[in-house]
Amino acid sequence: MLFAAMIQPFSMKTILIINGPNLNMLGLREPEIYGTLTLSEIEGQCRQSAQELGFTIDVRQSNHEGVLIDWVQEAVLGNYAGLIINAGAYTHTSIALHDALKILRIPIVEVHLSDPKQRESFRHHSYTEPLAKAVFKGEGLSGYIKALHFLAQKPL
Ligand code: DHK
Repeated sequence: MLFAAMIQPFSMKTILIINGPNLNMLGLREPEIYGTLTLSEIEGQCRQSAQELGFTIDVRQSNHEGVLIDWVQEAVLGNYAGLIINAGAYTHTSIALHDALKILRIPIVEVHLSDPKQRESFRHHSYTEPLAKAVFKGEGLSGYIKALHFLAQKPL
């Protein structure tokens, strides 16, 4: 870890990717909705795209609302170029996550593998969307890759 930090060029910017509850079950979880890729396969593809764009990524997943909030707060104090967030079901329920994101000064992009607006009505509202500079949904892995491209085009 220390060695990786040492060899990372100083100019290399890091994008934080936060994934919420049940996204660790991708591959097994309702593949007809979320696709067949596992989260680590998605992470691998994102890492490759980020590298091509001149970025590194820090990919995290938790099933716990408070942990997601802690990571957003870490990003407030940290040196990230942007945040990509798929908060899973907390997208539709978490005012606390909304409040945490409100403090962030880096660009936020919301991603969903499925399109929640085309699903059950309880998925139609997003507490993260008002704080996001862009939303990519219903495009599976491509949504994450598009989010990386979107952040790479932003002046940092
Ligand atoms: C993931 C979830 O876990 C759901 O709770 C959201 C989102 C949709 C997705 O499509 O990635 O409603």
